[in-house]
Amino acid sequence: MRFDILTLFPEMFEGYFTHSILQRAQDAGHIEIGIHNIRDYAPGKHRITDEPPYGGGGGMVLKAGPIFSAAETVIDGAGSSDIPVILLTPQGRLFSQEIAAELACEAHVILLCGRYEGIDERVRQHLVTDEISIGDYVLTGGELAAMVVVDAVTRLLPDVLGAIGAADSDSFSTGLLEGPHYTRPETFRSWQVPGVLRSGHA
Ligand code: 6GU
Repeated sequence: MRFDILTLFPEMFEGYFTHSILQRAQDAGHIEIGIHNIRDYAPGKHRITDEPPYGGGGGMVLKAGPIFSAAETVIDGAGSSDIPVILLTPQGRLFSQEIAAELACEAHVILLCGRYEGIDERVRQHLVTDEISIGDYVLTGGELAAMVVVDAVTRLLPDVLGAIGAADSDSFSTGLLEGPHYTRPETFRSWQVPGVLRSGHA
């Protein structure tokens, strides 16, 4: 599966995507992640990506042009016209394990990270095919949400969890670990591992 992320802050993704299971999933070829700086698609010396909206009202709004250029570069490069373009926004449908499973069926998705007070409405009307929120609170941008979506979807892909998932496919597929879990030592600060769990050990 391929994820292409359109953002004004590409550096934010470095740490998260280069560790643990997400790095291994990329190394093994289960996923590919492309990070695209929307600013690179903005014209002019100043590469302006946002400006005050028509009608005023305070804040800054992301311009349509650079976002369309970035998305169309990805779409043209993929040679496919039906790649979902998902806007991460607090106004979107609430992300869930079920939506993660839906997305895991796609070969390719584009994740568009919203910022500032909003985005030119023509992006929502003519480019975006779905809008996702990760919870009932407001973040400063969609970047964290995009990381959450990539993580939750990737771990559902066949073979990504490998032996771990195979060992307990039911609890891993729902994302709900059956607890509780203990590790050695048997007694930690006088708190003991329950006898029922100890009895199986040598
Ligand atoms: Cl996807 N974006 C922002 N800015 N805030 C959020 C969110 C997304 N999901 C929950 N809060």
